[in-house]
Amino acid sequence: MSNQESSSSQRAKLSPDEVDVVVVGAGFSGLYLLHRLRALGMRTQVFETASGVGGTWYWNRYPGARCDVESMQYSYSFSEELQQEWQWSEKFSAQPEILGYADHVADRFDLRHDIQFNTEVTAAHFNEAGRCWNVETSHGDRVSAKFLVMATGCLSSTRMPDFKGLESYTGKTYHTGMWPHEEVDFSGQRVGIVGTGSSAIQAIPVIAEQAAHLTVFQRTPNYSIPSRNGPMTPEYEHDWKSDYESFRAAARGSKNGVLTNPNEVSALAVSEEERQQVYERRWEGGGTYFMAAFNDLATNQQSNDTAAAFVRDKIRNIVDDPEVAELLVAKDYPIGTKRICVDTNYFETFNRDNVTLVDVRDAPIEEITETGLVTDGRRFEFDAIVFATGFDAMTGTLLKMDIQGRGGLTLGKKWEAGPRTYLGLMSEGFPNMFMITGPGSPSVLSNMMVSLQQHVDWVVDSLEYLRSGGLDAIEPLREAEDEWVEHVNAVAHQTLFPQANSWYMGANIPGKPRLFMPYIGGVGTYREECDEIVAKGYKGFRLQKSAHREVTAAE
Ligand code: FAD
Ligand code: N01
Repeated sequence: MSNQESSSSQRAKLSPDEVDVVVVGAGFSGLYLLHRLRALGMRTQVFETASGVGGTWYWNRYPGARCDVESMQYSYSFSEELQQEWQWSEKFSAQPEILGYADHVADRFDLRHDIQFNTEVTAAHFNEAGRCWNVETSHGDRVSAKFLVMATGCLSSTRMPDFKGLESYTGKTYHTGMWPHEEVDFSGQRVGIVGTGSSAIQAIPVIAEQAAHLTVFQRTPNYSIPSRNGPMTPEYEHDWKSDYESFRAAARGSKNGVLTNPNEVSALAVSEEERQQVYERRWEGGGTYFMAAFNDLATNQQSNDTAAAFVRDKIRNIVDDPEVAELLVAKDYPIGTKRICVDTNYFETFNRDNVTLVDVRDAPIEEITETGLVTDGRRFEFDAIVFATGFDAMTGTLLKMDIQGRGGLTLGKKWEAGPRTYLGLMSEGFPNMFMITGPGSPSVLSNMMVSLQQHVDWVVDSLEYLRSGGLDAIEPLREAEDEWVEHVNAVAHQTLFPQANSWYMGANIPGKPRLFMPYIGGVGTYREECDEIVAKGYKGFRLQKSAHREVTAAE
């Protein structure tokens, strides 16, 4: 535990009637919220399950964890001083440095004393008479506040498949999304890892360098692009910092919140030779820029096939054993429709003598035993097993809490058939409760630093608007929400994304409704839609005055 983490929970110092806003979560969203709400003079209480700030970067400490949006872009833009003074040591920073950055922000803006750590929010009930939220925590704290903001993250509830016999295993187990704080040393050990998503793809090359032997259990192969990570050069840093505001503005208006130098040409509009050259340049450039090689890779199957074929051939070239290579090649879903991965030496790692790939697609892991696991009748023995099995994404963390809106309606009931939101910011029936990067917003399809800051700004500006107008409640109208849900769905179905069994579709959680959760209309377009709604007097929202007089955009 770092000295910046609190060793025990500090009880909320504010008495209930002193709180204007309760914020749940102290990741990058919660920290920026607190900073902005304070500036507005709003008395704010933040609750955080962890013992420190940083969210994702607090929990995901597995070997190899790093961002795949360049650090010059995966960082806050709200403070010119902050973005000028902070120095990243690599193009794509590793988890300890990103966590250090979150700690720095918490200290620099003096945020910690309004955050109660080691405290999970378990329930939040809307009190209609008092028009406030009554919030309860794992420590029995009860706080009531006019506004509630869920800054709880999209990837913050780990998913552990219910393997038979798991409790009987006597070796060490780890989940990438809840990695211990002390260093884990795999030297000399026989290690098994389950999963080949983004987390595993980062962890496997690093664990392979330590372990005596690493066995990788793969159900679905993934497309991955080399990151070409390297040290930050003074020239590169200077290029960004000398005109940071313009770059940030361009990112805000872009498709994914990242400057990818998009090529606005169809993959089918150029010759085969030119297409290969374009892919080759993007592959050599590294990272997710690859998916911006042409403008229709996400929408046109034929175009997508050309990119997928290029990456498959790269994998076949890298991996020595043709049988292993063929197992590692993704074949049954379009490239990019499961989150594209970015790696350092991932495919190369399968050329090592101490790494074995086991395909569990047709013969799933049957059970975990005292000493290892069994698949297809084969027994494997391990000193440690790493589960890189992902998250109950986008809705899992929200639905874990007992959230009750008007008339005792639970969020679980409202979202029984899938999440329903207006703009991914609010849900009808839950007045004054906001979500940062909620389902129905670009969120996980974007540079999250851009999207979460946009949401925080939107929420805080709304609170300011309410206050200045003598209003005290905001809630989406049912029709506006229905239209938005339909729009989110319609836009998704113009793309190839719904074809993959991805966590975007809820497909990794048994029983979870299958629908595409994030909004794929683009970060810039989405921002314009949000701004327009505000400009039209919060079109689609019901605003209420303290005396319960309703004000809608039509007035
Ligand atoms: P989080 O960081 O998830 O923070 C939410 C916080 O809420 C957590 O600290 C959690 O403990 C707390 N919380 C949740 N429920 C409760 C509760 N009931 N009570 C109290 N506290 C609660 N995005 C990118 O754009 N680029 C990247 O390169 C990138 N890399 C990633 C790598 C990994 C390994 C993962 C898992 C995600 C990555 N992401 C990336 C997505 C990442 O989650 C976001 O970029 C960003 O960190 C989200 O910040 P947040 O504050 O919204 O949520
Ligand atoms: O999780 P995942 P993740 N038996 O769900 C497998 C972000 N992120 O933690 O595909 C066998 O992608 C599962 O198999 P399948 C990013 O948004 C970013 O890796 O369901 N295998 C899959 O291979 C990312 O998308 C970075 O068939 C089982 C794996 O476990 C998101 O977080 C880094 C299984 C889970 O992959 C989640 O990534 C890390 C079973 N029973 C994370 N159950 C960056 O670099 C599951 N699996 C930015």
